[in-house]
Amino acid sequence: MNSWSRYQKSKKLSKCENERIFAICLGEQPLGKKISVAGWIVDFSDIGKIGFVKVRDVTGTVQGVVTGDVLARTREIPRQSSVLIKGIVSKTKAKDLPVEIAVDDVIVNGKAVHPLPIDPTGRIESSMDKRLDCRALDLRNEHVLTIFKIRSEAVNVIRNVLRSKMFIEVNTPKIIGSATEGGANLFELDYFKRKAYLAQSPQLYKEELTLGLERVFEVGPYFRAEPSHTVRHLSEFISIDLEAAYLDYNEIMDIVDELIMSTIESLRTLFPVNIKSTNHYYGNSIESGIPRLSYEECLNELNRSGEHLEFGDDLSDAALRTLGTIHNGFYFIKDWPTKLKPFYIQEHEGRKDLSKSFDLQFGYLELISGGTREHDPNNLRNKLIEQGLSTESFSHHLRAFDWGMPPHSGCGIGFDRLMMVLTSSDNIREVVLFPRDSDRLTP
Ligand code: AMO
Repeated sequence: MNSWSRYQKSKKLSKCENERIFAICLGEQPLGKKISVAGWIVDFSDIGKIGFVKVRDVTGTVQGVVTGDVLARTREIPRQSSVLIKGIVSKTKAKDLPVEIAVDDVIVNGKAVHPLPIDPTGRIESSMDKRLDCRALDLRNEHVLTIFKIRSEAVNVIRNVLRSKMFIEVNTPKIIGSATEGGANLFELDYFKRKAYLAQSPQLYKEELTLGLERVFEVGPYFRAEPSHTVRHLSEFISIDLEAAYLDYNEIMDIVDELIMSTIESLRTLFPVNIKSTNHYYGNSIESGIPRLSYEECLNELNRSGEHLEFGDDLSDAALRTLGTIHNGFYFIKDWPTKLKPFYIQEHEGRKDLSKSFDLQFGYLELISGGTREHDPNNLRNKLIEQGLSTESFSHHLRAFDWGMPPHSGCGIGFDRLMMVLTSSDNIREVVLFPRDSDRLTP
């Protein structure tokens, strides 16, 4: 059974509405049964008195045998047109198909007007820009479609794991009155003659929500005015944010480890062809869990590899690439210098220059960042001032810390970047339907 079949079977998709059979279910239909299949024509071979039409839907491909006036009508239908074929389930000589359909009628639902801007079968390659310009059509490419099936499944697994741990799913506003992550890279907008911003993250809300809901998570879009055009940055990205009262950053790393492992295991069962083995992602730490290196350990490793880094220096792309060659698979970098992390991250007792923070890395790519939060309102005010932020614009947030705020920790999972890694895609645009970057605003 191929990965698509596994995926569809997992959805228990054996019967379909209104006599319309999904391609994947055709093999289960008795010979002689009258059925309909809706999809798009991917291929048509005409050998005179008989023709073979290949129709694909979201689940797979069927072959229809056409003769007589149906053959004449099928000849006129351009490839990629949306059609409904009606006929009888019949034996086939095709090796890769369980049955075929002896077609007695073909109805065109939507004609594809040629020349099409791209070839979704992938026989003729197109640039990514061209593909993104007509993404709806690009999704008819099997590889592209599978990426988005994987994405849907992955978010589902993560949701289920979090819900099983008493996390409550929430939605926080995306139009906000002040920056959550500091002033840089904010999109500003006019909100009834007031200044408003698109949310960079749900950071302040999710922290406040631990007061009443204890454990929350949110799957949502966030916005950053990223001027740099890279393969891992978008102006709009999906983050899975979590926040939990009474847990510290080590326990959040435990949850992250479980989330990642469950996601890989589940995806691998459903998409064995597309998802690499856990060994690829975990190296030799499958039993022990994702290694947790401290920033200082990483600095030492890098300096031994010829870098010249001092405590407090940020780790550049190049440095992270070097680390990625030393640690294959996922690894955490924890206990970053306080000055490199946002105001809401707590410092270590007795080492104020170190923060209770972590990033999850895969090679050079940062996928997640999180930490234990500062929940003492006075410390929080001081941290804001130290980082040059106005306590006034955070006054709403600070108030909640005088209402009995529990200690709490959390993280933000860059879901698009996680999908890049899990689908072995080298550009974030491959795993986002309609990416937004400094050049791209449509479609
Ligand atoms: P941070 O800013 O590190 O942390 O973001 C969390 C994760 O989101 C992803 N990410 C992006 N993905 C695509 N395009 C971008 N422009 C982009 N920016 C960030 C990354 C990153 O690791 N509030 C904290 C999280 C927390 O502490 O809970 C935050 O937003 O994978």
